[in-house]
Amino acid sequence: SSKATPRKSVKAQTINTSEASYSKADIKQAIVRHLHSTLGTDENKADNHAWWKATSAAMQELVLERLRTTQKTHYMNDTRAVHYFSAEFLMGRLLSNNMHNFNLFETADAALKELGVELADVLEEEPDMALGNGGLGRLAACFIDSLATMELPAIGYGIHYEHGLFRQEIKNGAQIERPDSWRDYGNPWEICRPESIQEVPLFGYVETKYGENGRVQKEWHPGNIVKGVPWDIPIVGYGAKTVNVLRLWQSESSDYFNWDVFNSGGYVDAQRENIQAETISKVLYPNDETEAGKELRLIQQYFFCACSLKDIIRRYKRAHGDDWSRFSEQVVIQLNDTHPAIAIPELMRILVDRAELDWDTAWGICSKTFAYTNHTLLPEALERWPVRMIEKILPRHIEIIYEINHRFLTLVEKKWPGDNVMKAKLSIIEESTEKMVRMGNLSVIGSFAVNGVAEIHSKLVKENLFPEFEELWPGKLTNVTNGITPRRWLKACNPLLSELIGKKIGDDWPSDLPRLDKLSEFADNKTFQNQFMKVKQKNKEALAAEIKHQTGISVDTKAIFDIQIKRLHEYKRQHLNLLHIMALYRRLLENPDYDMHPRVFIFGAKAAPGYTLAKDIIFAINKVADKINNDPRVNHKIKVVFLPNYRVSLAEKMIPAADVSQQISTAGKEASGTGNMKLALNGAVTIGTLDGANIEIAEEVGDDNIFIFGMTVDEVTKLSTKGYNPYDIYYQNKELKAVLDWLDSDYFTPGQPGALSSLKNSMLSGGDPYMCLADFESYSEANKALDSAYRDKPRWAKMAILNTAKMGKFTSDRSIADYVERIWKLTPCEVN
Ligand code: GPV
Repeated sequence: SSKATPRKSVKAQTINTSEASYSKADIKQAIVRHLHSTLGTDENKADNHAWWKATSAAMQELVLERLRTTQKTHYMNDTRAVHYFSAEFLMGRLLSNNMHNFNLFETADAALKELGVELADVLEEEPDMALGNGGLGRLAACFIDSLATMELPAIGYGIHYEHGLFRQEIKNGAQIERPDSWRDYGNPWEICRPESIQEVPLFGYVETKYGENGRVQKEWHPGNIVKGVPWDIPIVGYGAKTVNVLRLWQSESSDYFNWDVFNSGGYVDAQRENIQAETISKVLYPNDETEAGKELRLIQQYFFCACSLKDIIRRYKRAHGDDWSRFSEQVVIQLNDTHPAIAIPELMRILVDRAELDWDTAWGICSKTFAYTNHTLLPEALERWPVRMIEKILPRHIEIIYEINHRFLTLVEKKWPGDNVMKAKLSIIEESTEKMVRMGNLSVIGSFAVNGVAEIHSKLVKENLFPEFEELWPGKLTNVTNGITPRRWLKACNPLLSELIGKKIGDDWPSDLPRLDKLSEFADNKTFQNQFMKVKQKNKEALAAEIKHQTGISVDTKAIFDIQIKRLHEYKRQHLNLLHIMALYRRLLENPDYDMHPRVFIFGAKAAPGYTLAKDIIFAINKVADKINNDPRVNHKIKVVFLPNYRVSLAEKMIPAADVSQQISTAGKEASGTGNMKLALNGAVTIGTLDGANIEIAEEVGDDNIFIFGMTVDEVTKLSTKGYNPYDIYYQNKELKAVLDWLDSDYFTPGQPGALSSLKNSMLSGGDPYMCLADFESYSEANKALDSAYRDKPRWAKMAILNTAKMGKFTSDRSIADYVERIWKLTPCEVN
């Protein structure tokens, strides 16, 4: 199996020697000081919320100290930096994270105890910063954590959404969306930087001017200008040496109005649009992996890219003036999917129209600056914008996109003379009834490197999505397998396991995760097995209490805790899990002695508000849960729990308690997955398909320590080529037929027959696009194997331990090391 890139490991726990540290007495004093003079309250009146704010403010003092030092150091060294452009950063909570990274968690806990306050309660007061949908946004958060930890100069750029991902309530089994207002009572981490406000033009028209020596000069007369106000969130690296920033742009109306445009007559009425500037950063689009095609979304994308580029260029010019020749040596911009791809023509616009560089020089700079990460092959997620929409909102950019395309197609003609089919396929412009701009093609053409997010995914990107680009530019397409930060996803969220690991192998693992492999030698050790499983048991008890509190459902903590947590998507196949649960239910009804270990199936998932079938699946899970949980014939064997409002902070409570991790996407559909890594790291055993990073997890843990089932990518392809007919399986598998027919009855929805029929229909008349029926039997067998493995206590303990031990590869520090080596070419900058 592929091994992590060797590197100098970042030393942990060597902090707190500088002035940026606190003793217990210092912390106490700082917290009380903030209680008094920042919050205007005192120890007797303060509630947990006030304690949270005061504690955060006390931490922020240290954070800002290190931030200033870091920024000074980076400035003095004129460092090359990576600029991570992402429409989403799913940060979750920051207080506990920052305390851990300053190695002050225990000290703060003790200090608050002396003040009569429980740190655990205080931490619960913090609203999640949910400025993202799922894996893509959380990946960005893990990456900026690793960048700071590894002392790499980096800045995250994104949008300061007023409302993050909606809060989910469940009413009568169905999802209801409520607004998320994470800043309602103020956010202690963010700093407004009015001195760095940027202005962004929109709409209007382009004027063509002819200068001396016949040079054509373009001038964009915008119809509207909005203001971008930057808010900085400090990102504390583990060890708290480097503190980088996440800079998020908030839109505001500009005081400045372009009177030129207003006065230019005819154009104004035709071209000027009135958008409420404030609406741009109002709300995060809740669609995960679906291209919305909405104007406001394009404006959001352009807004944050334009602000960020201006910010980067301002900083570059401070050091290098008008000399553009070193720009791409100093600046690398990573595009997190195509959401920020409009930055490519925007940089060209700045270089050609404003800096007046010639096209080739500008393109030389531009195409050495950008790199692009692809996160999916699902066609519905590949962004395409109508040409006429870009034309209206960004009239100059559409011209530039056409020019990029024209020059690119000249290259295609050289490589494949006369091949118009090839040109049509590779063109940035899709010549459909409604002409579209393909943002994926634009991103590949405008970037010097393109990567997928797991080995299999990157292979499919090369072979199926962009095969011609691979031929045209061999070596441009590469892989960087995703990773997760072990600080949040083990050290902070699972203190009991972290302590046990520390006792066994020392405390260096959070910044050097491959060290966990040292646990392997204890995998057969009875004492260690007992200790490990005792920690798991404690974590299950804590989750059981949370389940009781959230849902009223009592669960047996001796049961297998089987967890599927991720966005609700057909391709992720929560409904395959549900079919299996229903099959178990039937087996128990038909045979009360059916031999199975008690199992609690736990789900967490949000559905996009407009994704009807996804919402139907949530409804079905809840209805089946109601029935099973209240059926005394089976509820000592099976329970089903749907925990509402799945989010980062809930994941932190669920993951440490998992025995089983469900990673059951149709092979070829999940680019990587990252929840799979988090669960395995915490000692859950995966039941999964050979998809995304599951394949690499299986390589690391070995076939004996994972339950793989289902079709491979090749088998899926073969079956769809041959023609897949779910009815064949329906008529041939009696149990599966009975389960599907059950969905048509009113058994789970008394008085409402057919309330779950849409689900059945999707898997039969709907063609079962994700092949649940084809994989059902194999899934059922894997579940049986899992069940008997669990009942063999030492065997299971060994599996669980080895899952934790073998996750070293999946630290996001390794992902970042790979990006640095293969793409970014950065060097760490020590901050003293
Ligand atoms: I594109 N991903 C996501 O969460 N949202 C998106 O809009 C798109 C991709 C996810 C993939 O589905 C996961 O497989 C992957 O692990 C994650 O991005 C991070 O790469």
